[in-house]
Amino acid sequence: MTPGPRVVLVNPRITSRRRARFPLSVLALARSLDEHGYESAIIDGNHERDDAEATLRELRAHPCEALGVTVMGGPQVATAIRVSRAVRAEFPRLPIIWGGYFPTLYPEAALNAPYVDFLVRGQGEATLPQLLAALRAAGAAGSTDLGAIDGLSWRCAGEAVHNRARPFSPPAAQVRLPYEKLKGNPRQYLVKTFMGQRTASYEAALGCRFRCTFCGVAAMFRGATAVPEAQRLESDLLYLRDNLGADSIQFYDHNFFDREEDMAPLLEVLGRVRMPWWCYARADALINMSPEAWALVRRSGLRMAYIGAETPNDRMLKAIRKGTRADQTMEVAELCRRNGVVPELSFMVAPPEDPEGETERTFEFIRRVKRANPSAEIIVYVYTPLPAGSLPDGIRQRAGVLRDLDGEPVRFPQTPEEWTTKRWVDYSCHADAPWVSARLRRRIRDFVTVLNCRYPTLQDAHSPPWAKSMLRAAAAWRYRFGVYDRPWELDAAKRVVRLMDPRVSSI
Ligand code: B12
Ligand code: SF4
Repeated sequence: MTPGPRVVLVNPRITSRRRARFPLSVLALARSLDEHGYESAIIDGNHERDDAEATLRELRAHPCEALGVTVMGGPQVATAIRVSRAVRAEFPRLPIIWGGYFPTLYPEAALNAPYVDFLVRGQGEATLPQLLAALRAAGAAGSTDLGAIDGLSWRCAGEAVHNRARPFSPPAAQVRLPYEKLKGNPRQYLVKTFMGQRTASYEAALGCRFRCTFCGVAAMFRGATAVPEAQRLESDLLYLRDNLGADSIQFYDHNFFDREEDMAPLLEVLGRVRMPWWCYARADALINMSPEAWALVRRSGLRMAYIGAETPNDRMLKAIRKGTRADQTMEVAELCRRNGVVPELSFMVAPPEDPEGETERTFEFIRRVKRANPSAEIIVYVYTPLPAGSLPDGIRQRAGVLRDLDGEPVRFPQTPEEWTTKRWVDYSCHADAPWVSARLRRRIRDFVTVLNCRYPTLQDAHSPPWAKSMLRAAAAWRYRFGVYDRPWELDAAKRVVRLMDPRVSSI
């Protein structure tokens, strides 16, 4: 059989080999390309010493029709640029396609680069093969209709063109991800976590029915969501468990718990598969579940649920369209404790209106949560809303102007390179924002240091128990009396222990 046309898919480096999980974006695309008769190779930068060189080696060895690069805002933009530039220099005619959260949220900036030809916004399984077919047709006939491909952004006579968004597609029903395309052994993607020796990542549910104004998922899926078929989930989890040796699962969905009637068959599957699991959830979904559903949750082995608590300020929760309230955060913290599930609550501090006041009130609220459920995990992020241009229609018009410390309107980056500067990488990682003063930045950092030492994260499967006890004891007086400022002794102890930061691990 003659091999079909070939595409190289790259996941540029975003994390260390030790933390790397299955590169689900490129695996999902490879599965779709298989179904459309294309050959594909995957380069995972997290497992390569030099992802640009590995990509060039692959392209030199086999003629290719296009390069697909997945790009998430934050540290991956720089590595995506490096790979794309190297390929453009050696293979100037090869089409380079970017997809993922970065081009979906910032299409103008992403297309403003000489090494990117096409952007795929939103889900890529249907758009990519359509684009490849159109490029082949263009090669044969000299013309093509790129304007008809939903979800595509491209340049026409030097002008950026953004085709209409592609309608939502539910999760693929039939075929398993082609894990065997990962060079070496797919088992190397099973990592030690607090749940087990070999935790696998898996995407089950797609999208989210909510449209929180700060969230990239809302901008990507615009309120659409779907859960997988129970049969598909069961067969995939059994494959991960029995063929690859996984002993626990981290669900890399957008929001796992949706309507109870849709969830029940999935919880039954998890009860049968018997692997501890971690997922994203919402406070309101969990507290509205029936006792029968909670019995299923307990039986299924749910260990931890990541819940966006965001803020204790109900007015702000309404303004960002979160759809939950502060009392529900308290309620879910207690409910989880009673059911043996650890709630991992993420908060966004320092919003542009009253950054200092809101931050202090959130710290107080976090202390209340910890009193109600001392095992609750807490993640503190800086509030970094999406630029108005990235928000879906209907919300965009209501977004206020963001201003920096001098009262000037915040100007977001116009090119991928600008997004790689420290201040914008920090913005993407929810670590800093232009309206946060040096004093407040320090205050947040100090609070997080004291909190993380007083309550080291359960997710740190590497630090020895004695080290965690030592930090806990050292931080106890500071936490008790609220003396957060300049915890130099904890900083020094942390350097020795190398305590894990839950903000980096839990996504
Ligand atoms: C796994 C993951 C990670 C992994 C990276 C895995 C990797 N690439 O190797 C790690 C843990 C390293 C990570 C890090 C970060 N992440 Co992350 N991460 C996720 C997570 C949980 C799953 C992504 C995933 O694999 N999805 C499954 C695949 C199948 O979907 P997909 O990636 O969207 O791909 C589809 C389309 O986007 C498109 N597509 C994607 N790539 C391409 C490429 C081409 C060529 C084409 C055609 C199409 C295409 O087609 C695919 C199939 O439909 C998502 C949340 C989520 N559920 O999506 C957050 C998420 C993507 N992360 C996010 C963020 C912000 C980060 C961070 C930058 C910051 C942070 N604090 O979390 C950090 C960086 C921190 C650091 N210091 O390193 C945000 C992005 C939102 C935004 N505003 O940009 C998300 C949405 C979480 C959230 N709700 O806020 N992350
Ligand atoms: S509920 Fe969570 S995933 Fe859904 S839009 Fe809001 S923040 Fe994003």
